[in-house]
Amino acid sequence: MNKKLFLLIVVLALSALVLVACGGSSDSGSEAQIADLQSQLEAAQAEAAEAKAMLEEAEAAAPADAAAPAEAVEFSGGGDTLAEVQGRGKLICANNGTLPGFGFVDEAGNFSGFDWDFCRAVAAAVFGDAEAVEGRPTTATERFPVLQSGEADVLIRNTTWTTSRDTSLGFDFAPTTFYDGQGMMVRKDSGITDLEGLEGGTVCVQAGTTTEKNLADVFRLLGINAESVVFPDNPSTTQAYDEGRCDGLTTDKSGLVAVQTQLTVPDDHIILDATMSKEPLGPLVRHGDNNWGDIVMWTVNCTIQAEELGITSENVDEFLGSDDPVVLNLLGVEGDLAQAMGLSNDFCVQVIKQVGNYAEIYNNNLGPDTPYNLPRGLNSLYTEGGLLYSPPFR
Ligand SMILES: N[C@@H](CCC(=O)N[C@@H](CS)C(=O)NCC(=O)O)C(=O)O
Repeated sequence: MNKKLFLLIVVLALSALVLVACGGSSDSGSEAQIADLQSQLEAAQAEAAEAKAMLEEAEAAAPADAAAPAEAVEFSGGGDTLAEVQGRGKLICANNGTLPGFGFVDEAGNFSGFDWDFCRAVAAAVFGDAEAVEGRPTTATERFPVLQSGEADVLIRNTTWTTSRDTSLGFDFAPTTFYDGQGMMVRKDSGITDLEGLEGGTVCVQAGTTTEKNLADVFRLLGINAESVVFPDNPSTTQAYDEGRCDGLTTDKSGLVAVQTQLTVPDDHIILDATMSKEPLGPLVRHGDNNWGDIVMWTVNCTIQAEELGITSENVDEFLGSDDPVVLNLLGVEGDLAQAMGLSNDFCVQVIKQVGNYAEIYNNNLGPDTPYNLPRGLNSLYTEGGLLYSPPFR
């Protein structure tokens, strides 16, 4: 993009010069033509200045992780996160503090949301106590350094699983907890009904996200010329859009639904049908501590497997007396699967009892009785046309 803008400036400057030179030779005596050429030159100079300003803005807002860093990341090594967490007596979970429904911290400092419940689930798995967890709210740009530096044990913050995050940034992803895609919100009275309607307009977007890069890629592919206006966090992005400083607001569709509830008049806005990308969101841990990665992974699988088997926070105790070996293995009544991870055999019972199975977590935070009422869609079990599927607890 930078190169393109430089090229644009150079082309505009050159064409201005060419106009003066060529125009002068074709009709050397005409004052009117000279005046015309002069005004064309001024217009070209103004365009060049605008292009330069756009370049400076783009450079200032360079996304933190849009591309993989050029230099190799030094991995944190194996480490023993489980021992650290157990020694500390609580889990530290990096989260989102400003996205209602997913990760939100209220004035009293209490966290809530779908992602937050997965933080609680990991605490329940490790300690048998879903409340043994401290939230660490992070913005999009600071979330990765917070996990890399060891300030948090796990990051569960509407974060998309991508190759560069999984490899060069030095993380490992647990199974996806929310299959999402990038969307676009516009004002109803704008008359915009599709992405092409944003031609010549502006789009508010948050720095340090996959969103920022997808927007540029999709619009380039579709040949749509729209200016992206980049903000550092969710509140400033939302406020700018709400104040009418952009024609569109783009982020994950789940984020749009949550953000819409924060606008002055939510009903004045619509989310377009278009889905601009794949955004599989889920927990991540530092690469190199495989056992800790396994713990987070099987905690997520536990919630999905419980839904597959119809085991809920309400009826889990009844299932302890089941004669189905699949149920007995999951709940640790038979076998000792969890011990290989350093957990107690009933870790999944604690997760289900204290936090719930996947459907309960989803419905409590995003379901029909919440302001979001998000259809399960891809986040349904594979038996119901969705993508959720737990490997066997064997
Ligand atoms: N899933 C995308 C986007 C995540 C993201 O940060 N979304 C924004 C907009 S919904 C957000 O959560 N902002 C909250 C904040 O930074 O406070 C990613 O992983 O990059």
